[in-house]
Amino acid sequence: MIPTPPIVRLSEAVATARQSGAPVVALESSVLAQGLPEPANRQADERMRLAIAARGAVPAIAAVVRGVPTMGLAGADLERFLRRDGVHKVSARDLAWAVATGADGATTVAASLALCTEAQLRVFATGGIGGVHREAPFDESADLLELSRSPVITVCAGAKSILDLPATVERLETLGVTVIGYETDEFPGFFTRHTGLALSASTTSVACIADTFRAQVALGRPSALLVVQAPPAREALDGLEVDAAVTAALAEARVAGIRGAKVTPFLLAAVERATGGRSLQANLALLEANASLAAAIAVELGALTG
Ligand code: PSU
Ligand code: MN
Repeated sequence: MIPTPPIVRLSEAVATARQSGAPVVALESSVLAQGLPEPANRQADERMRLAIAARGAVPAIAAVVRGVPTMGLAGADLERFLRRDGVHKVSARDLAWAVATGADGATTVAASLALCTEAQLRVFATGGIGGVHREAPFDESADLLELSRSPVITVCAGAKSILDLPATVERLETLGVTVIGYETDEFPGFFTRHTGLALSASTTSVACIADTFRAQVALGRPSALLVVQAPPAREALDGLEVDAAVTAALAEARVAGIRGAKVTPFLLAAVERATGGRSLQANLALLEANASLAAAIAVELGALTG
């Protein structure tokens, strides 16, 4: 049977939050099931959820659970995703297939944005978005296109230096995605705080971010508002060290013949090895910081959130 709308199932906690008008922050699940190794994925899940709750908001992990698009992955289902038991990486193109085949699907930024739009959730936090790849400029993450058609505030630490960052920023401009730097006037490099890529908008005010989103909705713009902040200074890595790690990782990927959806997880794991695990600590710290900022924005946005 073909499902009919509303197709996205809300967990009890998320449904209750929405009914009472409490702020909700959506999270992706691909970072838990593919992006981070065990047990760091468990720590990421806990740190993000605590950071959101500490601000009085409710977390909602997006996923396809045995074919059911869900906001609020939890309990035994979440456990399966953390153990990566037969869990597929699901980007925008894979959503309908995962639903029709009853699969467990960990949603990327692209697929999570599609579910946020369908469930009318307005604030989403992630680590870094996908973008234009360095050695294969035709390999451009579906995250970019979905950002152009998902009216969701998306908080991230930029995009990883495994990507072509200048090309990624250019594509965001072409696609009409507003990018605001929070406490930075540069597009951050995920592991690194500085990239030299200037932003056209920057603020230190959460209220200003909420105002910009309200203006965007009033203008009838269909796109996301991408909020970028640098990774926390204590855990951020040095630019030169990351450059060397990425160069090595790209060479490894070339030799191993890695292509398509496997590229991003492969490069992340290779960078982790090359930095002696310090990239992992940076990753966890920035995920927590992004979840916290997203929660502050969701609280500020108030009624519009639900
Ligand atoms: N950035 C991270 N960790 C991740 C990803 C990005 O720090 O796990 C994931 C996100 O889910 C993102 C996806 O949406 O990788 C992009 O994959 P692709 O390039 O195949 O679109
Ligand atoms: Mn790709």
